[in-house]
Amino acid sequence: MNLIEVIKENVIRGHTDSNAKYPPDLAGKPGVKDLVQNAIDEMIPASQILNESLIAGMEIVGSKFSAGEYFVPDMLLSAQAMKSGMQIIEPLLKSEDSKKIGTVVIGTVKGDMHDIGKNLVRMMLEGGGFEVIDLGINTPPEKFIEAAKKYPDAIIGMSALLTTTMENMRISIEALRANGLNNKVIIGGAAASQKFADEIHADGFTRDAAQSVQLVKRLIGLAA
Ligand code: B12
Repeated sequence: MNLIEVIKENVIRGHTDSNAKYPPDLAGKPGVKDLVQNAIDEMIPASQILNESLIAGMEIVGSKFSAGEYFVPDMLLSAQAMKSGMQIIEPLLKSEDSKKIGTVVIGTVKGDMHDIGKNLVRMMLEGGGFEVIDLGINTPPEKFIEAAKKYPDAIIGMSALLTTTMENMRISIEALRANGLNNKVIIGGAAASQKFADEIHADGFTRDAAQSVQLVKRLIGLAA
C-alpha cells in the first residue's frame, strides 16, 4: 500500500496519531497526523493528500455509516483523524502574503454541526487569494445578516450536510433579502444540489471545495 492509501486507511479507521489508543490494533503506530507529515516530507502535493487520502477516506466513512456498518462515534473518530491531517496541510494550501482579491463570509447553517467541508472550502478560498470570515457551525440567519451588513461586498457561503438543516439555507437567504441585503450567496454541502440552489434563489453551488474558488471568482467578475 502506498502512503496515500495508508493515510486514507487511517482516516477510515479513525487513527489520529501514534499516541492515540484507538483503534487498539493500531495503538502506537503512526496515524493520519504522522503520515501526512511523512507525505509532505516526501514532497507529495498537499492537494493530492487532501483529495486522494483525506476526502476519499471520509467518503468511505460516509458509505459505511449509510450501510449501518459505522455509527456516530466511528464518524467522529474519523473526522478527528481527518482534521489532524488538515491542520498540517492547511498552511501549505494557503498562499501567504498575497493581496486579497475579495471577501467571502462562510458558515454552516443553524442546527448543523458539520464543518469539515466548510473548512476545506475556507482553505481553498484562502489559497485562492480571498479573505474569509468564518462564522463557524450552527450559524443562525441573524449572524449571516450581521456579517452581510459589515461586509456588503462579500460573497456569502452556506454549508449544510443534513436534509433537515438544508431548509435553513433557504430561511437564511430569505432573511438576508428581507433585510435589504443583496450579497451574492453560494451554497454547498452533501445535502445541497444545483436544483436546490435554483429553488432557493442562491447565486451558485458547487459539489467540491476546489470549484468554489472558480465559482466565487466568476461571481465577482474575475473569471469567465
Ligand atoms: C463526519 C460526519 C459527521 C461528524 C461531523 C464532524 C465535523 N466536525 O464536521 C459527526 C459525527 C459530528 C456527525 C454528526 C451527525 N451526522 Co454526520 N456525517 C459525517 C460524514 C461521515 C462526513 C461528512 C464530511 O465531513 N465529509 C467530507 C467533506 C469534505 O465533504 P462535504 O462536507 O460534503 O464538503 C464538500 C462539499 O460538499 C463542498 N462544500 C461543503 N460545504 C460547502 C459550502 C459551500 C459554500 C460550497 C460552495 C461548497 C461546500 O465542499 C466540500 C469539499 O469538497 C457524512 C457522510 C458524507 N459522506 O457526507 C455524515 C452525514 C452528513 N451525517 C449524517 C447524520 C445523519 C448525522 C447525525 C444526525 C447523526 C446522529 N444520529 O447524531 C449527526 C448530526 C449532527 C448535527 N446536528 O449536525 C448523514 C446525513 C443524512 C441526511 N441526508 O441528512 C450523513 C450523510 C451520513 C449518512 N450517509 O447517513 N457527522
